Amino acid sequence: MRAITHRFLQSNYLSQIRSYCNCSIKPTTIFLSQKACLQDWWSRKCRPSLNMKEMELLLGGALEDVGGFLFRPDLKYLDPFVMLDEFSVSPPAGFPDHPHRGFETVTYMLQGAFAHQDFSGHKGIIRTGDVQWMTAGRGIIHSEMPAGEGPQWGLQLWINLSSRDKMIEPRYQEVPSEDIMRAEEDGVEVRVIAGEAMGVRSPVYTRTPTMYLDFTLKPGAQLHQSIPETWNSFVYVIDGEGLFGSLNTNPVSAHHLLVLGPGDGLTVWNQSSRKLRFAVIGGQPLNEPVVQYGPFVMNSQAEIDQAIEDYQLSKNGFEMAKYWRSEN
Ligand SMILES: [Mn+2]
Repeated sequence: MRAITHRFLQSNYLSQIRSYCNCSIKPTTIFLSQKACLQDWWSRKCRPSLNMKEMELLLGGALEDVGGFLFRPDLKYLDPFVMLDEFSVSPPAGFPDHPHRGFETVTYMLQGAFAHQDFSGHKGIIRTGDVQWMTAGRGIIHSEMPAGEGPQWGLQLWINLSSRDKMIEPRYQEVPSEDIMRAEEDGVEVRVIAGEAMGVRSPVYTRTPTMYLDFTLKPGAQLHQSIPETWNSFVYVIDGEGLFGSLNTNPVSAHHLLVLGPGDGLTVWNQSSRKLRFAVIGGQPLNEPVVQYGPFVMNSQAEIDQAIEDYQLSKNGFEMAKYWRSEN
């Protein structure tokens, strides 16, 4: 049975870091890569006015400062996951034109809408409950902007690709909310974004074998979900509070990320008086070296240098970079 090995209080982390940042860009990102990182790669200009010891106390673990990013070196086993971002973005903020190479981004809208467009003419709006599974492969340049008044809320997961898949052609799998496979039994409801649960299976093709399940448990409900033994996995609590892994633990509430230890599955209890919603995300580790530079995730520094050069010189998959700008 899997138990919690690490927990992050993302909401505390965010509000506390924000209060030390003289900056409107919010550091919302929990990096999960081989060198798990707790600093937004856009926010170098607004580093908190805390020293390292104070940051370690705040974040509950030893940190390494690598080129302006703060890493939790004890989180090395979340392979194949690179990042999970719970975003809540209001116009005019957003994610204007930027590149990706070497991995996949999975955007799941929890509330609201986001508009996306890319340099090959692909565009659309994803709304509450919709999923966009984007395989960046050798290269995509796109914009992702809120498409509504006020905060537009969702999760974006970055899943690494193996060395043989890093340079494949980009691809999108888009699943509107009504097409997401779901099941309901004994007070437990699941939306199967990837993988299989409660007898239903998602049609999404995952190059890196991955499960992504969105569970809602009514008060009093209990769940056991099997997870392949060799996979790394974690839980992200979206709403309410629950007991994860054991009845003898403290309840865990929204915005916490729980890293799960080894075992064949996870048991969860909702002993609260309101509903509990959380995502269970697991994947088969790639066991390859990871070198990340912002939106490029490759196997070596030489491949990162090549990605930067290809992007700057508009080649090897970034040909359209020279001509394309998003319509804003
Ligand atoms: Mn992006």
